[in-house]
Amino acid sequence: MNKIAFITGATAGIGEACAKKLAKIGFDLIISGRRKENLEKLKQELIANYHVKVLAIELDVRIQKEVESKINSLPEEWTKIDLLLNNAGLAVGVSPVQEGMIDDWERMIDTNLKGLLYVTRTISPLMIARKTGQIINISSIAGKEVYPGGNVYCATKHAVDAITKGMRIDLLPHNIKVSSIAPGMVETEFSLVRFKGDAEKAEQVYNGFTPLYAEDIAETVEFIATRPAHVNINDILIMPANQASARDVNRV
Ligand code: NDP
Ligand code: 8X3
Repeated sequence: MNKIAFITGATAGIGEACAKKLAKIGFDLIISGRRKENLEKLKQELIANYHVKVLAIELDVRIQKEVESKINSLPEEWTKIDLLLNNAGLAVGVSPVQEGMIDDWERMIDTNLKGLLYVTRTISPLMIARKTGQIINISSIAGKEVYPGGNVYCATKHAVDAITKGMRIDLLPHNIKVSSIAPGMVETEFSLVRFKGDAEKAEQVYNGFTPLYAEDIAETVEFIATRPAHVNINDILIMPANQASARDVNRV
């Protein structure tokens, strides 16, 4: 049996690219997300192109009971999870805090922070039982810096950074490696979600410079996942060459 990777938010963007990359290097995959059609399409593509085993699970990481019951009822051969990629996440809105939409805040906190915790809480005991495993959390430049209108999104990603460090300490005696990746701007559906479907605004985010692509982050995941057993990559901050900080982008 190949190694098994569990990916949250595999229906688009970074998660989807990571699924393809990990399949290419021989992982069997549990792909999850809310959009059933996307999951099914990706599953067929992975099987056809990479000849790996794929299990697709419709999963909303915000629903703790669903996370627990779906993971705890995985078929036995799928419980030996070697790699967890906590990727599901989103930004919603760019309002200053005094005008912030409570529902936007809750979606970000429930997904980026609580969802990551629910999934980790359920999968880490499976790894502990086997005394092996690796967890990679997708954080962000927004977990290192704060920018106007980023308030709650930045808070959730700063929290991901703190949780990553805490997980690394707690899981140390159990031979589980914990890493995070903090990307700058990556062209995915991210900005479309942040601007609530406004394609024009979303496009403007990536105008005048070459952003990162999901494939760049997948290569970073591959690098972390393929280090020798005695090496852990704690954290990688990866930026487009034309972006120096969350706020400084060199546009032509
Ligand atoms: P996309 O919008 O392209 O993909 C987001 C993924 O998260 C989708 O697969 C979506 O699946 C999933 N998702 C969202 N909400 C939930 C939920 N409640 N339950 C399960 N899955 C969910 O964005 P990216 O690929 O860019 O984002 C992936 C991660 O990368 C996020 O954590 C984001 O914060 C982070 N990031 C992104 C950057 C960027 O510039 N794009 C930069 C730095 C970090 P579905 O809708 O089907 O549930
Ligand atoms: C997403 C990138 O620049 O919106 O995490 O913080 S940014």
